[in-house]
Amino acid sequence: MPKLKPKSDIGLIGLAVMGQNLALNIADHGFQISVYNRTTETMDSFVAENPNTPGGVLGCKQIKNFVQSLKRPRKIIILVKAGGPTDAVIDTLIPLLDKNDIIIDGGNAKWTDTIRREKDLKAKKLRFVGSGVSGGEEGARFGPALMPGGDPAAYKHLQPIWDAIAAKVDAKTGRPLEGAEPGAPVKGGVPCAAYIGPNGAGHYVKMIHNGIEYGDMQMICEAYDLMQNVLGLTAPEIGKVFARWNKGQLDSFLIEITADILQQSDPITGKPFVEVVLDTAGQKGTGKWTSVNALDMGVPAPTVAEAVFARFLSAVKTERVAAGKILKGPSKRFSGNKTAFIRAIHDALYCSKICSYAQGFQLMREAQNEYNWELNFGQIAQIWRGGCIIRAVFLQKITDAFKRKPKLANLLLDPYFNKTIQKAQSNWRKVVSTATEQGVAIPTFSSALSYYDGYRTARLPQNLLQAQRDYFGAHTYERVDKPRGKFFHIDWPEKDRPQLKV
Ligand code: NBP
Repeated sequence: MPKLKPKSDIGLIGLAVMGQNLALNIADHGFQISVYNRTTETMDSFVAENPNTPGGVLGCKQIKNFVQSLKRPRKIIILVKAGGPTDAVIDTLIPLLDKNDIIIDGGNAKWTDTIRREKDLKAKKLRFVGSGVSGGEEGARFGPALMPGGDPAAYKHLQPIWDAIAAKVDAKTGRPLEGAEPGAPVKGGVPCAAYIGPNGAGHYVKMIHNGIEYGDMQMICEAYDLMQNVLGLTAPEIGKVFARWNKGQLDSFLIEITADILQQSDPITGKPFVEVVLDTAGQKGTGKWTSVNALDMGVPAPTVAEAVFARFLSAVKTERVAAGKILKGPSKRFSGNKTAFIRAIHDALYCSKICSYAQGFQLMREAQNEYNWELNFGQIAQIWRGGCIIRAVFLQKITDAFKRKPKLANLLLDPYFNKTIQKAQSNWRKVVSTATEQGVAIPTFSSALSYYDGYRTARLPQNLLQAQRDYFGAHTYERVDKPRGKFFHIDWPEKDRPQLKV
């Protein structure tokens, strides 16, 4: 067992899945870490199971001893259940800390909570970093994507550790780098960690990441559903299609694991594994937060919202089974070329993905105005290139787009994305129309297409809508032949007006 130093470089509270893995990642990079967990036995067994890390792990049974075991300014990562438990841990720490000590919340906190906590702690002369940590268990252990926000001076103290433990990507290609063997530290490369902005900016960007992840996962499910229910392919056959797609434009972690999942058989029945999994999806709320935030800020982000609603719809299983016996759909069968349709599904998935990301970046653009942040969108896409669930080759195209034009109004307007959609849109439309004709639900593919068509339409039918509002509620309207911001109202003629029945 290596000799421990009198003081640790950093501390961590919360030794569940994320905390244990992040602590080991930190210790593997030569930093000594003190750990504390509310349930002491968890801490005891964690320390006993990991006696030989390069940096060393110091287990603490009492929170007071834990705090005293840290170098100043103390850096304490909290990785407990988001919400009340995070506040409870912060409240316990406050009287034990000294001026300028730093609390880092690595949980999936709501960004508004992070803004509140940072403000409260600042008033107490303590510093707070709200850091998104993405990549789940494996990312935390071997290289997550890290999205820190909060006090920039405080982040300077954390940065050497965050840079060391983060996933790394190649500076030129943006490709994720791997160690000499699985899990071995990566040499060189750009860390998937960068200061995002003040107060809640890091957690906000992590929330958008999760919202985008909801969209990506639902789109992949729709592609699978079309190959299964329109083309009649088996799960392993569909898995092979995804494996092929993973070598091209769609190369990404989620496509890769989908290929694996679809080719996995159930150890009990021997059937394709996906066939024994119940079709009801759970969620932890970050997709909902993203959608609610889009509604609150008035930013169109229908694709993520549809992905959240699709999970809700999946959850009413009993109702769907009953409805399926009553509500009939079309009985049309696919008679086209299967290979061409698989190619079309690929294109529909790629185009929908572009729209979903365009919406996510528009949300971040609006949020930076609302909260007075200055977000570096190209850098955010680069952080997401490695370590996290949405890591994908495609993200480099987003980094490139924002490098070309940092103030790009919408990703769709970037020449690469514009050209890609130009080339692929007839396939995308074919998939949406075929699915509609065949009665297969494709909420994200179709909402993304409507978003694309709506965004490129100079004159939408909301002229009529505004006239309706003026008619029944005197809500006024603007005129095409007068400057914006001047509002008018028509005195709708009483005699011709349909009477509301009370
Ligand atoms: P959980 O979210 O399941 O939380 C369990 C931990 O919280 C345990 O250490 C538990 O201590 C501690 N805890 C609770 Br619950 N209430 C507490 C309280 N009042 N005071 C002190 N400690 C308390 O753990 P996780 O899945 O490792 O996730 C940790 C954070 O990371 C969460 O915010 C999560 O949303 C986020 N996150 C998770 C993932 C993932 O893939 N799991 C990915 C990215 C981010 P105990 O042992 O005494 O019960």
